[in-house]
Amino acid sequence: MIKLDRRNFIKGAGAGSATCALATMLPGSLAALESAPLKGVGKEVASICEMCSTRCPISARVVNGKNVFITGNKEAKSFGGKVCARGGAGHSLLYDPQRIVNPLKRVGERGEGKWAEISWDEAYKTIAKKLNQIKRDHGAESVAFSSKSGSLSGHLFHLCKAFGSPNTFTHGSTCPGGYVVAAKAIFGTKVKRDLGNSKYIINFGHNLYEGINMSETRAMMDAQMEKGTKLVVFEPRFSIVADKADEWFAIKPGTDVTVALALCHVLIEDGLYDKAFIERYVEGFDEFAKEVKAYTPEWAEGISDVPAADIRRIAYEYASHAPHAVVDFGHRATFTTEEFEMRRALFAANVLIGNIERKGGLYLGKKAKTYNKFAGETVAPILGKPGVEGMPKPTAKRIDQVDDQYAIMWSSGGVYQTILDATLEAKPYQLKAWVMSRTNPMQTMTDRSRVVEALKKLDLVVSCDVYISETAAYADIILPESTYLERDEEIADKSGKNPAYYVRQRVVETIGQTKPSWQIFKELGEEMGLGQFFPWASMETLQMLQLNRDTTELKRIKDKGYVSYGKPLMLREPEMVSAFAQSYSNAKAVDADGTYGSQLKFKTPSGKIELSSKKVEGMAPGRGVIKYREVNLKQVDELYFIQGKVAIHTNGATHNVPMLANLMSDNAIWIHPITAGKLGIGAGDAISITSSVGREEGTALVTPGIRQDTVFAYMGFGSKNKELVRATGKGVHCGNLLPHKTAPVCGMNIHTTGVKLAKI
Ligand SMILES: Nc1nc2c(c(=O)[nH]1)N[C@H]1C(S)=C(S)[C@@H](COP(=O)(O)OP(=O)(O)OC[C@H]3O[C@@H](n4cnc5c(=O)[nH]c(N)nc54)[C@H](O)[C@@H]3O)O[C@H]1N2
Ligand SMILES: Nc1nc2c(c(=O)[nH]1)N[C@H]1C(S)=C(S)[C@@H](COP(=O)(O)OP(=O)(O)OC[C@H]3O[C@@H](n4cnc5c(=O)[nH]c(N)nc54)[C@H](O)[C@@H]3O)O[C@H]1N2
Ligand code: SF4
Ligand SMILES: [Mo]
Repeated sequence: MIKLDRRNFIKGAGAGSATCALATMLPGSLAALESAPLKGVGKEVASICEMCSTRCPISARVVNGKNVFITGNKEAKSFGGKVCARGGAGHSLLYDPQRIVNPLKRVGERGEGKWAEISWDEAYKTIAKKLNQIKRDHGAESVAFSSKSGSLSGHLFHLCKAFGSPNTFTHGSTCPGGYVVAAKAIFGTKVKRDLGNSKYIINFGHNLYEGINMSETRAMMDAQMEKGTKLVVFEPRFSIVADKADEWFAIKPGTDVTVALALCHVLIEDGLYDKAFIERYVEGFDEFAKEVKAYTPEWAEGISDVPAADIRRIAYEYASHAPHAVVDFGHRATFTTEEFEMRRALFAANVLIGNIERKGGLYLGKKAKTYNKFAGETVAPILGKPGVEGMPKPTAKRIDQVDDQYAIMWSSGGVYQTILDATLEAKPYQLKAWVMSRTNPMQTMTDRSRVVEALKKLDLVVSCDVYISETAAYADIILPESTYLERDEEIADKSGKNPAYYVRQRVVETIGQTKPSWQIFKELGEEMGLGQFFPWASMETLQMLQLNRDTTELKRIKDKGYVSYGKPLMLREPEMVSAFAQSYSNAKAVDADGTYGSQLKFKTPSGKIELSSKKVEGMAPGRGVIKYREVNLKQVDELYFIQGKVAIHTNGATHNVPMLANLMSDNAIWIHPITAGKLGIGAGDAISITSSVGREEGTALVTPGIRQDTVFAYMGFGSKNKELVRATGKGVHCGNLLPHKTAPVCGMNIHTTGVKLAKI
């Protein structure tokens, strides 16, 4: 465990005035850390990690009043009782003297880095006055509210609704939106993957050994190590997943859809698909089959560079493991403007082998309500959603509600980057203010300079964060949230094949003046005159409402931190269905074939899986049937620029966390030796990387582990904000190189573009 050298820090920060230029010198942080050894319980507290939004169940304890030891909560078996490197570094964030621990008010120009510490009361009054003024002058809809989804977004969006604006946004269109919208179009709902039981996994750039999701990462690892599962990876670069795969194909960026469609072509044309399954559960197969006729492996090879013979062979191998095989639908769905078609094609390849609700395939989440219905009794309590009556109904449309094609995305997080269009071009109307929490769009949206321009134009910018993030640096008011180790939150649903709940609980006393989101947005709401919409006094009240005042169950969930109910259920898996039916005397009757196959219904208009969809055709004419469309992600004389996660940092969030910054603070540009040779670039050379919107300087990492036409960088580095001292100016800022491009139907913000490299 790394110890922060607080002595050096204290020496360096003279007794300051209330206004100062750098967060490192904030007297509030200093006082808080000086006077407060970590106060918390020495025994294990079950809680939830927030070093990334996977939110793993953890167990944490304070050691010697100086450190917090964090490990995985053993109750949550699928997480293996482990945390990743970032999860283990929570203490380093908690105890970082560069954290913000008092509300801050901008006293210089936006982005100039001059701050004054203010009281919560002043922060609330300033924001409330301004927001209410904007509402009177321009309507509530002229204020956008955005946050990474989770407990915090719930509270921010509640405030937004009480205020009367329809404009709430999550990070959706910069992350999962593509596959979420595709899943909703096909299955009517999100679906999950059962990697751990899969015998054959086909992976299209799902970087699970670096873009970590503890339960999925462990599931895939276990399958590979213990069950001999074969893993085939399509990836433009030799990622760690590619390194651990049985086969790696360096696919051309943005062309995954061709390989996915060609796999479907072979499955259908060679009769390898599950006809009985299609007959029973699928709508729109014939239209899809007709379209797919042209998508031969030879055709796909011409576009993707994946050999036709391999596509054909892989289709056969995959089908031979059906239904316990899976085509992983990925996570970050921002590779190409044709994300919607790509993710639908990946789902289609699953549907064709009938792996739905089968081990090793795809399945629908079994939350308490569904599970209890099958059991004929209350196995798991159904979580209440504490709401309030009389919330105003916004009359204005959302800013992304200009075109019906995004209809599924409106309720799936929204098209986040439309905040820029509405601010800069009044499209479809003028935005005046942006209230954001736990989001750093300067790093994570595209076209950084456009984000800066938008932030400069707004009448009010509020950011709730734990650091002065690159984006928060442009705010008028920064609200310091307590870190996850200092706060209590609602019970959260972690159901998979059976219901499961877990809860975030405070491990240490709060440092400084920070507060949790639920309290910040409630108190701000009260100041805005919206107090009637926040009737709860504490988090405990909310938790009690969630559990219908069942104090015993609340105590059990808090003690264990993670409670799983019943046993895993997949409706078409005879062994699981039989074990389930034997456990509950009132359980639904099992079908003659030993499954619950007759109960498998989908929330689509037809109640079936819609491989082709009239609803989608209505939203986006010409898109009802999955189809290949050519994309143009770069100019001919440019290289593809792609990004990915690195195992020890999270998105645009952790680069200033001392322990993690010590491990890695720079991102080199991966470039193929032949390409480097042509450009006269050698290993370790300083290079420039230029796109249509920006220029960055970095270092060349010459490696054969990447295509010749592609360069790669780990994202999240190169902060241009001087307050994030440990991250400033180190490495290449990806967001600064990406033009602002939105994908049809799913509204994804695209992270692939063309660049040119030169030796400096
Ligand atoms: N350590 C760590 N873990 C994380 C995160 C983190 O920041 N750090 N973030 C979390 C979050 S928010 C998410 S969404 C997940 C993300 O999980 P992933 O989506 O698995 O992660 P990424 O690394 O963003 O991306 C994808 C991979 O796709 C490759 N790629 C780029 N373009 C293409 C293409 O056109 N085709 C193909 N086939 N591959 C392509 C990249 O090289 C990269 O290896 O990880 C989560 N876990
Ligand atoms: N170029 C490029 N852009 C990308 C990606 C990429 O691969 N390449 N990946 C995309 C993906 S997958 C995602 S999910 C998005 C993520 O992008 P964002 O939604 O912006 O999320 P993060 O970067 O994870 O974190 C945002 C902020 O949360 C703050 N934070 C951390 N903990 C807390 C807390 O407890 N409370 C509060 N209030 N704030 C906290 C951090 O300090 C940070 O400033 O980025 C996307 N953008
Ligand atoms: S994957 Fe790692 S950082 Fe993310 S929640 Fe889990 S332990 Fe924390
Ligand atoms: Mo993400």
